[in-house]
Amino acid sequence: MSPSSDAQEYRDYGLESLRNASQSSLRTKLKIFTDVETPYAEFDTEDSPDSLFDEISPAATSSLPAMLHAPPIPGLFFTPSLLLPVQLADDVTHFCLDNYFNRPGVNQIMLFGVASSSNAGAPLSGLPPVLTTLLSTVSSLLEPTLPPEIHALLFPPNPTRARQAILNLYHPGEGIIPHVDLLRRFGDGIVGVSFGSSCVMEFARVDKAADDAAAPLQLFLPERSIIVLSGDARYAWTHGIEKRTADLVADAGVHRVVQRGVRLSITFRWLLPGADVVGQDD
Ligand SMILES: O=C(O)CCC(=O)C(=O)O
Repeated sequence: MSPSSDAQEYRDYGLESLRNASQSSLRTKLKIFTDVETPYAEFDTEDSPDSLFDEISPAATSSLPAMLHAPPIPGLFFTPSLLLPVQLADDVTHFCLDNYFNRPGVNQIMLFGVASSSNAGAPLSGLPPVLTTLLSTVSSLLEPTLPPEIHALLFPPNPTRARQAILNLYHPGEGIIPHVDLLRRFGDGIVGVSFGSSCVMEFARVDKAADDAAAPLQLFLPERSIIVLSGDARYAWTHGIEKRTADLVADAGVHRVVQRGVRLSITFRWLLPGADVVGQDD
């Protein structure tokens, strides 16, 4: 492919700055897309009139500020300081953009890794090496913070089930509707990683009559952060991402508007037995 047609393809994604700024890291290039050098705009909650929200970003004002720490949902594990190394995040992002998101209109890819008796204990075959490296790095990073049984659920030494990696590419203003991952297709234990941009993930009770069903809980996911959904967080709560160009975040009494850039997420889920049959409902 000629450099010019390459450039055209990236223009189609609004990622021309990613292509042109060859000296900077991909992380920086993705942020350039937002046209915001420093993605944080800061103001004090109490002193600032509502109009200030509008001046900064009308899109960010539609909901309560997000938390930096995991809301109290059983089975939800998130440590804001636990971030993937920059180099690995860049490698994964480059690989995925170049190999899977190199055609206009593509914003979701599903990959599958299959464990068999011949590769038990080895990285799941079917996933590209950069994603098996990602999985093993995420496993090592999470090990000190997760309860051992949750870590074993996500990273069993000898996996017997197939793993799906779903790759989603979001431009600013895009999101994903609140949902529970398909019950008959995926098992318990889901791990997701954010690349390129932050976003806010919203959690809402499936049971609208529950005591804590009042308002969705909002969690800020920085780029390179890792989130784990298990148990109630996987089955009794929906998760989703509002269509916004910016998010409102509460940080030690200060509210910040954080602009969204282009975000890639990679979510790993276990396929249930028989879930590889195409055309089934949940
Ligand atoms: O982008 C994300 O982090 C969430 C993706 C997700 O919920 C899904 O693909 O089902």
